[in-house]
Amino acid sequence: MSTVTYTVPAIHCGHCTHTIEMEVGELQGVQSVKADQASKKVEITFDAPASEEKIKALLAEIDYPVDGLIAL
Ligand SMILES: [Cu+2]
Repeated sequence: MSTVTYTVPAIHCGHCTHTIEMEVGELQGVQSVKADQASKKVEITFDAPASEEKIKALLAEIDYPVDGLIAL
């Protein structure tokens, strides 16, 4: 199990955090998703078959690209 925190600059309201939590939460292997509006950060806990590549690709696909990896 891995936990990553990404900064997602495109987060600007509660709708954004909701969308991210719904979409990323649907990825197979993702255990939990917490998106925070104030800090524009998304914390994701996942297991295989999910991977950082897949999570970042999905976030880019739904127009919330990741800015940088904060912590592993
Ligand atoms: Cu929004």
